[in-house]
Amino acid sequence: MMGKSGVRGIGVVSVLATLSILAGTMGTAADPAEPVSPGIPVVDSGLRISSAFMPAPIAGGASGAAYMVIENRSEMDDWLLAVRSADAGRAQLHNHVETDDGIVMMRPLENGVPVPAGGTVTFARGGMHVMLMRLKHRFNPGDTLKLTLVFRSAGDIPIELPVVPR
Ligand SMILES: [Cu+2]
Repeated sequence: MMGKSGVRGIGVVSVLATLSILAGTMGTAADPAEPVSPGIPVVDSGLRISSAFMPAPIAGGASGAAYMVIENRSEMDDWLLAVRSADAGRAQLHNHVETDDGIVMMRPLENGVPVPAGGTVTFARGGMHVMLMRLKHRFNPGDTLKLTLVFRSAGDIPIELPVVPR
């Protein structure tokens, strides 16, 4: 089906673009300010979610961004369709895109994110992230954020992310 393959192409391109951005920033990963969090690994339907965390929003900030690594250890392609959070009025999958003018903007990933069999998808600063809007309470380091990942095949996977220092 032509339309479907077109949509898929766009999704894959955005993932590749993000991965190359990440590869570019990997060299500076030694930044001691970068929080190192074990996250909470979850194994479900061959999906492993690790290194999940949310930096504490600035004081008074009503929104935050969460990051994680999703590994598909199964032999079946999956797709992260959406996210939900009981702790936020709204949760969306976002990416950063650079305009022709060199301006970096956040864009919702309307089609979600493909998680191919055997593949790893990384949500990290400067790239894909879970945008949490209208946070329902103030989150400080040591707190926990509830997040549900909605996959096409694996279904809902609830996780709890540690809130870490900014
Ligand atoms: Cu965002």
